[in-house]
Amino acid sequence: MTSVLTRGRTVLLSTVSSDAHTWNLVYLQLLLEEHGHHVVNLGPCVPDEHLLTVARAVRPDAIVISSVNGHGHLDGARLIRTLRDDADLAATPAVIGGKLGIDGEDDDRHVQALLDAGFDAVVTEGTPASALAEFLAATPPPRAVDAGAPARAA
Ligand code: B12
Repeated sequence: MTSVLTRGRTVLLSTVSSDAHTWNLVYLQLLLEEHGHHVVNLGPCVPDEHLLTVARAVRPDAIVISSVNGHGHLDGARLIRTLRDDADLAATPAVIGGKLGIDGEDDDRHVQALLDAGFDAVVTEGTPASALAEFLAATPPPRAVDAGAPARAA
């Protein structure tokens, strides 16, 4: 049997459910693709249940959540608890970043609660973008796939 390894991770990219900002997602998608990853970008205002449905179908190597409106500390915590309660997604590496609080100051105070809720990493505003690449590089490598098998759902 011939096996190949995909070049990068398959990354599910999304905002939290309340967040309507989109350029953050465009930026993050370009950044991830530049590092060789395959990105499934769900866009803004993604309901938790929709994200779970897509994640169960795509089985991403990692989930990247963006918060810009400042509700990441609430919506993100709820989302990751739901993900961690799902048998299929409980172990999927997940990171949240951006503007986690609404006042634009002292986002560090939200970090521990988001880690406790289930995120593997929390990236606060102003952290170099390389932190995201380093997080993904530290995730388990993509599974070997049978070269003759159909492409993974995207
Ligand atoms: C454009 C914009 C909008 C547009 C969005 C249009 C669109 N299609 O995206 C509209 C008008 C819809 C909008 C609405 C609102 N906005 Co607005 N918006 C902006 C604005 C001017 C630019 C955002 C942008 O596109 N930046 C460019 C992208 C590329 O950068 P970014 O979003 O900052 O994301 C970077 C980082 O956060 C980081 N990042 C983000 N996510 C992640 C995830 C990970 C894992 C990592 C590593 C990094 C990371 O990387 C990105 C690139 O550096 C900013 C102010 C500003 N100058 O930044 C306010 C701003 C984001 N908005 C703000 C607010 C409050 C709102 C509203 C609540 C206003 C209101 N009262 O209605 C609503 C929220 C609506 C909602 N439901 O979410 C605040 C957020 C405050 C906070 N969180 O601290 C800001 C900062 C303005 C301000 N100074 O008050 N907004």
